[in-house]
Amino acid sequence: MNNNIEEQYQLAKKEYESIGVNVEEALKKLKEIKISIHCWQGDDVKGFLFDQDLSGGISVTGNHPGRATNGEELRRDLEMALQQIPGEHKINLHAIYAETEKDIDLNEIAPEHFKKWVDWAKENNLGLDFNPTCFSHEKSEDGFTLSHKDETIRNFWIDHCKQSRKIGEYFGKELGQPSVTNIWVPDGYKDTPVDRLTPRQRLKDSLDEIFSVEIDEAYNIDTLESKLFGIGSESYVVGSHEFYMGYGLSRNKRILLDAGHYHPTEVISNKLSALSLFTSGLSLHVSRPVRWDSDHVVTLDDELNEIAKELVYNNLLENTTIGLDFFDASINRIAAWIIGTRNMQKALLKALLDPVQQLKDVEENDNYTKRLALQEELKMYPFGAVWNYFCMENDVKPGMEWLKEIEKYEESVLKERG
Ligand code: RNT
Ligand code: ZN
Repeated sequence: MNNNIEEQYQLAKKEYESIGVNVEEALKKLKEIKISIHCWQGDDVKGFLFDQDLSGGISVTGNHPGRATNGEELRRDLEMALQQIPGEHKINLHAIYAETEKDIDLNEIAPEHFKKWVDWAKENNLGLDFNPTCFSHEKSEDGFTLSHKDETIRNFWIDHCKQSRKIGEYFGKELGQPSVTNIWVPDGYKDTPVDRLTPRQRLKDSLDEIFSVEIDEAYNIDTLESKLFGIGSESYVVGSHEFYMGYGLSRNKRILLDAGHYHPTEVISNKLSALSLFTSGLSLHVSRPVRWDSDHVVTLDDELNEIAKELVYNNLLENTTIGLDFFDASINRIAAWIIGTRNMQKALLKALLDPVQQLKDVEENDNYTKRLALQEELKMYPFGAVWNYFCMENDVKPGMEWLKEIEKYEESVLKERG
């Protein structure tokens, strides 16, 4: 098998070299790209703090056996996934994944409640990212948090977000790489509102209050995630794209684009170049919307390839953080992580193997016929052979072989869980 992979790789390498592509360089770059793997695919976004149903207009469907129910299980499952994902990455946590001795509320979460995660991250060479959890809680039951008309409730969520940034800072300091703390709030109305302005005014003021605490970006980077609609907020979402674009640009905070948070035919790939001209960096939630913001597992589809191409062709990788965001309980959750993360990496590899300068020259010369022919031809190039080699070099099972490991784990561990 290994000999075969090596042989195929050498052939593929020659083919890429014949069009001026440096394959070794591409592999070196790929190895440096960290993907932020979201922990919440492992337990259907339940967390460990409360026994609340998932709310906030998002939804998980399916009942595949083996949902992780505590930190030990979730970390063990993540380790299984990481064994099949080449390279060094980050794990993205939500506040509800705190591990506490006594019951606490979200406004009380503090760095100490994430010590187990940090110790584990150190042992496994991982970075950590963070998110306040502004949903699945009694104080968000009516669909509003940071833009709530009740000041007491608003302040509760403000305090929660302030604490969350401290946790991000703690991650950054402990792990020697900045943590991304992403604020997403579900606030919105099911039906047509009269006053669209006032809730946005309140959200703006709440954010200003949260960010009045200065935190060094060497430790924590703040990002803001917009949305178009959710279940129960179909008509109006306070934190829309324009809202956060304005907020982020005027206050030097990062805008986070989730692939599922726009109109069904609107894509985030086409937004990256535009925003890059006006921001110091961008953040992504790579997801896959199917007819709505369904958070399906990321596949190697056209939009994923387009996102990767935009990042690679325009040299945006260095200033972009790539996070994943999907939750599917109808299939093996560990396999979901592996498939989604590897697909993100495959798309990046495919883009890194493109003869970018040649493509740009053809376009510059107005030769649109050749541009189309070349773009289409490149789809047939043997990037799969390069991918398998990359896996082998990074001690990860190539092709479909990884699935056997996960199937074994499902039989021996996941099916035994209550
Ligand atoms: C919701 C947002 C948000 C969540 C996670 C769990 O539509 O995409 O990022 O999916 O925070
Ligand atoms: Zn998201």
